[in-house]
Amino acid sequence: MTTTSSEIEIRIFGARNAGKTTYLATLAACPSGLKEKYPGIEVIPRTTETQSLADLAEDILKKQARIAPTIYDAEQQHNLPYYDFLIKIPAYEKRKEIDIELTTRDFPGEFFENIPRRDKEQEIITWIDELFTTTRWIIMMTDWEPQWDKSVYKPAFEKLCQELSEREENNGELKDLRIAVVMNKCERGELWPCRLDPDEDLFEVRLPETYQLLKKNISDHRLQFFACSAFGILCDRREGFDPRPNCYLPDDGTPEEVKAYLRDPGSWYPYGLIPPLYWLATGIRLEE
Ligand SMILES: Nc1nc2c(ncn2[C@@H]2O[C@H](COP(=O)(O)OP(=O)(O)OP(=O)(O)O)[C@@H](O)[C@H]2O)c(=O)[nH]1
Ligand SMILES: [Mg+2]
Repeated sequence: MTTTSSEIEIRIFGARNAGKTTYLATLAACPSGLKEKYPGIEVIPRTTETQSLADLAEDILKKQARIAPTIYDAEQQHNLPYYDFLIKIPAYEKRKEIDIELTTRDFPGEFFENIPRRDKEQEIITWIDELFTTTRWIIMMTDWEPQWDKSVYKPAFEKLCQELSEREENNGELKDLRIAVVMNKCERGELWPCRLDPDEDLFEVRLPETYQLLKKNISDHRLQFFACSAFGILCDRREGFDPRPNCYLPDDGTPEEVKAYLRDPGSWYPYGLIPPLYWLATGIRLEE
């Protein structure tokens, strides 16, 4: 059977503490729960920088600590690391075999928060230029701060939509822009049942202003909503199913949106890691 190959270069950005670096480290480590869900999957880190992401998962996540926040340095966007993966997904039922060659850069959350700020306009524009060097984005959010829907997320997306419509006039490739908007940390009890219809049950309900803005400005073939959890639940198998979040929270007073640890590295079933990448690569939605 022939294998389809797809090369994609993506930018991953979004709110601070949304779990962007943890998402990439989890992908690089490819825990056994992910392998169970996609039998025969291989995730091959192709550079030392990418291998160091897999090491973060081994050295930090599996030892129940947290990965350091990604530092924002206004002058240093050109220094953000490149990660380079080969993701081999075998054929399964109706799904065809595919090799996804993925190159990505992981942005600091502070960048996203700065997008709508007038006083940051000059420094942020080179970062936005960098986003527009690709036509595949993952934008990662959480719903921890409901007031951010109106005060941060919506204004950030307004600015991005405005930049998009201005740049489209001179850059035909942007017609092919695909944006996967991902709600992360959905292992939490109140979110878990909503993961199956993230569009209406997560985004429309929890981030309504942002959702309405995006739906109004960007058509469905360029924009899709996803649910994800790098940590997942304790057992995602039918046999032995255990829906408790695979996550424990510190009791040192740190807010849980900032610090949460993997509870049982031995039962690590990440949820929804592959579908946004698969859609970005193929335009087809996978359901988990
Ligand atoms: N509950 C839960 N917490 C998570 C998950 N993924 C990451 N976290 C936690 O969220 C916090 C932030 O994770 P990071 O990966 O550093 O987030 P980030 O988006 O890269 O943050 P910045 O680099 O500051 O923009 C850490 O305490 C993680 O352990 C998840 O799936 N569920
Ligand atoms: Mg980070």
